[in-house]
Amino acid sequence: RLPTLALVGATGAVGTVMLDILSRRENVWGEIRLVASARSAGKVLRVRGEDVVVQALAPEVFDGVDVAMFDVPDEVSKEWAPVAAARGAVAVDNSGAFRLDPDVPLVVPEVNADQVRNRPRGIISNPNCTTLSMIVAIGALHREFGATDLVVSSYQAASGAGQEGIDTLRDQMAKVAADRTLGTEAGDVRAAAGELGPFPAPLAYNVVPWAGSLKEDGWASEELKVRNESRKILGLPDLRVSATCVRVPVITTHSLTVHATFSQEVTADAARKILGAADGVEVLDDPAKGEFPTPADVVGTDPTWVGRIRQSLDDPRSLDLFLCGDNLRKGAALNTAQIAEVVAREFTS
Ligand code: 11C
Repeated sequence: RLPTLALVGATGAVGTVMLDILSRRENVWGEIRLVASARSAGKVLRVRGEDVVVQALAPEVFDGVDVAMFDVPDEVSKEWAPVAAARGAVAVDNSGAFRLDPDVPLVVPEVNADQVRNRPRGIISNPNCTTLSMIVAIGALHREFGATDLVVSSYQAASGAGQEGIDTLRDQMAKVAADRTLGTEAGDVRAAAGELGPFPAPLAYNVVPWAGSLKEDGWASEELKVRNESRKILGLPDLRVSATCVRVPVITTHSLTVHATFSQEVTADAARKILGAADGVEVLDDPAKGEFPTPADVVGTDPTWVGRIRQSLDDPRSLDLFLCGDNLRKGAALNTAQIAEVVAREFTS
């Protein structure tokens, strides 16, 4: 029989992309239930070409559900993913609530699909979108060359901060666009941009070296997620990782530079060959022709895009790379859908 799926958070920024993904991918589901907060209950959304009425989140919505995907804030997942699991569903959670729980696998199907069955709590976690925007490519390189160190800088899109992030950037851009004198004096953009929304500084005409909340010793939570989640996904608890996370005025698609060191020498050509053959990775790397990925060119696509592949000038075991990944697709909804499909196969095979 085809398994029943519940999508919790169907009306949010990631939930909206999930409806599109569920409608386009091979259909492995029987019933699909759409669930959201009481405020959104009764809305009608389209999935797989059918109208579906959104139900309010309640324990009963999980009765008869085989897989429940959660695209909701941490505190909602923390409370409700165990409720779904207790009612017999496998919960696939896109929040940060369970990612580092040793009894919850953190899965990227191209890298560690085998971990899906290792779920004593009935919960599987989906990584953070920044980690996901690089880890398929880094995982492929690691399999071949053995990763030891990652130095990462991110260029994160506004939609990483949800619909409020998108709305804030669009509002700020509209406010600053008409005045062609802005960006020439300290504070002129800040004065014109209006509400800061979820960002600590204006994002229009700017870059903001901050994502997430303040943790010990000045680290941002997002930077620690990149470190901790990369270690767990790659199965390398001692991997040395240093990340600096920066928000840029892009609507959707996170970009990253990565300086990756391996246990053996790696040439740029060898890396291009491995990445070119890896599932879920596209190489676009011909700077002489102006060819490299940019967020504006790859948004809305599924793969992790890699370009600017160079062997480090000072260490033949290190590579420098530029990567882009749609933070709402592979960075969130697509990876969750892929995990759920791996679980769905347990019901049909
Ligand atoms: C951002 N990556 O771009 C974050 C949002 O842990 O799932 C996702 C937070 C998370 O702001």
